Amino acid sequence: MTKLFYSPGSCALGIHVLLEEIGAPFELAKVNLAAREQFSADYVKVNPKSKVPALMRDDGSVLTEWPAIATWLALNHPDKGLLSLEKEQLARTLEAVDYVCASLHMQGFTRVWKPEAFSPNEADHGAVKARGQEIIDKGLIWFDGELASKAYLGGAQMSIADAALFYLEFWVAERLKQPLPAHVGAHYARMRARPAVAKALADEGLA
Ligand SMILES: N[C@@H](CCC(=O)N[C@@H](CS)C(=O)NCC(=O)O)C(=O)O
Repeated sequence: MTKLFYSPGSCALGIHVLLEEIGAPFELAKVNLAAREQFSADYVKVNPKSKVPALMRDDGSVLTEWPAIATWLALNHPDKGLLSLEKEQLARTLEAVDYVCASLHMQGFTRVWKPEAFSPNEADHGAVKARGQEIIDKGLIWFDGELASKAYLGGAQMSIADAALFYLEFWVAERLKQPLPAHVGAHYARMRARPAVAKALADEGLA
């Protein structure tokens, strides 16, 4: 059976949401990042990158990297409409996913949460965190504009891009305890109201 390796409230939450939206059976395998289980010999056998999410498919092979996992899941369940293959829609979906995963997460949140990854010098950490916050704020403004006249990033239908934005919204609202811009906040509330999202949050102990 498909197995998602996750840590509660991590970026794997977005993949967990997609699995719940799809509704096919899957198992959860918790990797406690706080206890550094991502570096354990057992987990390194699953994902030598020591990161979550990782998705073990039915044939035992493991897929890593948020955009790849989300794309693979959406393509395997085309009836769920999580990834339109219409040229403009597809390009815009990937644009949003990449902005969340590669820029806001990797460049923004990593600076805020792990400034030591950007500078070994503790005296720099305040400036590194401030730069991370700037990247996050700029991203939220961009997403706010995108959502000004739409329920979801692609229009009326939720896509993998919304699941990516959701984990980021969760971090801003629940971890940083910062307000979300109006349209992004409405999107966050809309996502939380979806039964699949509520179930993923509850199953991660985050409800
Ligand atoms: N590029 C990876 C990033 C995944 C990632 O950074 N995951 C974090 C949790 S949100 C992680 O596993 N961190 C553990 C660590 O860095 O030691 C992806 O897109 O899936």
